[in-house]
Order: sequence, then structure tokens, then C-alpha cells
Amino acid sequence: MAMILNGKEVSARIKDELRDEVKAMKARGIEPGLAVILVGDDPASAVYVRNKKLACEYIRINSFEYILPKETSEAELIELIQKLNNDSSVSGILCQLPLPEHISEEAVINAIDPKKDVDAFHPVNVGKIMTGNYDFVPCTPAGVMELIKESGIDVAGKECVVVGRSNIVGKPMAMLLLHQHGTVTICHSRTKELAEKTRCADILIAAVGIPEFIKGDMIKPGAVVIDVGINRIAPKKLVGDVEFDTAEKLAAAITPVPGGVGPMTIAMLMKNTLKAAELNKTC
Ligand code: BQF
Repeated sequence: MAMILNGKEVSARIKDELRDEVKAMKARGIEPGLAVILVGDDPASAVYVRNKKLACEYIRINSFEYILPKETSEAELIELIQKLNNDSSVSGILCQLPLPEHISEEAVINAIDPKKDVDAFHPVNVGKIMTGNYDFVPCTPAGVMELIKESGIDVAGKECVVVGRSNIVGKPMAMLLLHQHGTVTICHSRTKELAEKTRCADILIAAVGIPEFIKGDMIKPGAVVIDVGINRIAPKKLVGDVEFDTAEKLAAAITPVPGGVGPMTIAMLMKNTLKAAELNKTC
């Protein structure tokens, strides 16, 4: 039976530490604030935006929510971002993805001041992740690394297999594991003999976005299995990218869904927002 990597618990601890940090920052005259923009009415996005607002309230920083109709034009959205870039009460800015079809995600991301880019999606911040000299770490990969570290798992010299190559998770995840001296393989939809590769993993990261795609027979006994997937398969049923019941019998440690990587993602967003407040302080 695997050790359960409890992201909910670890994230709560981190948020308690961040709340103390906020108190100290406020005493120094720094008032962190996070602007969250949501365009349209995607229900999953609305849940994520709510989680972010609640986390801001928990650590006692300001949150500014902009809920825009799905017909909002790209120009209007970029105009709002420019206003927030120039607003000194806003430390961090994020625009919830995905955006409606008629808006270019690239144009929107490029409009965010890299010093306020708490998602670390701007090309300047993406570039810094390659060199290891970064201000912001993308929230989900950062959350995975923090959860691994908190659980006493050492990445150095381990075979790490990342399944999924998105700009938001797979690619930066691979880079962070590499910085911690893991030997990293990135697999994706065109990978041949996928199960052979995943079975080599000491640390397996599933970030494919397909419900229960990783089965027990793809896991090496004793592996650490990190499930980044959040798939709604029924109105009240969330599953990951890993078939938990079969995987849990083989893995040494595994993250649950929900309550694994998801809450860590939010905690790392809060951490990035405090970092942004420090970067943008005027005194
Ligand atoms: C949990 C996200 C896919 C695409 C865009 C806690 C969250 C999720 C799950 C959450 C996610 C996923 C977020 C749990 C933010 C993580 O208890 O398991 C929190 O709010 N997330 C997002 O903003 O955009 C996404 C996943």
C-alpha cells in the first residue's frame, strides 16, 4: 500500500507560513494583491477562480476579480491588463485559461508585465525557467516539486518520466526535475512503447488530461506516482490521469485526486504573488 502524498495538508501548512509572511510584509508597508481575470462562464474555470480568491482571503491579501462576458474582445482584455500592469496595488496578474476562441492566449500572456506574471507563462519567464535563474515558477510544477520535497523524496539521480508535454505542466515540470538532478524523459501521444518507458520511472508524473490513462501495469513497483490530472467524469466525480486503485497497490507513494497536486498549485500561486509584491515594491 502506497504512502498517500496529501497535498491538501501540505498546502495548508504552506498557506499558514505564507500568512505569517504577509503579516511581516504588511508591517514593512508592502500590501500584496492578486488580480484574477476570468472571461466567459466555463464552470471548471469558475471553480478554480473561486479557489484562488479563497486562498487570498486565507493568507489575508487583496484579491481583485474581473469576471468578463465571453463576448469580450481581445483589445478590451489587453486594455484591462495594461491598466493592471500600471496599478501599484496589483502585485500579480493572472488570466484564467482557456480563453474563448476569438482571443489569442499568446497575445494576452504577452501583454502581462513579466514582473506581475504569477503564472510564469510570459516568454520572459518561460525563458528564465530554462536557465534555472527565475523569479516565478509555474504553479503546478512548483506544487509538484514542493510536495515531493515535503515528503522527503530526493530527485537526484532518479529516473523521472513526465507523460504530457504542455507548456503549462509537462515542459516546465521536466525542467524543474532536471534542475534537481533527475534523469528526465518526456513522453506524449506519439511516444512508442509508452508502458515500457513509464515502467522505468522511479518518479512518474502523469499530466495527459485523459481520465485514468496510466494503469497499474505501467508503473514500476516502488515508484513515486504524481497525478496532475483533474478530470470530471460525472457531476460530482473527479478522477486523475492515473487509475488510482491499481496504481496504489504498486507505488511507494502516490498523490490522490482531489487533494493531491491541485491544492499545491493554489499554494504556489500565493507564493508567487508574495514574490511579485517584493519584486514590484517601490521603496
Ligand atoms: C483539489 C487547472 C486544468 C486546467 C486549468 C484543488 C484546484 C484543483 C483541484 C484548482 C487547475 C487545477 C487550476 C484541487 C487551479 C488546480 O483539491 O484536488 C484546487 O483550483 N486548480 C487552474 O486554475 O486552471 C486549470 C487544471
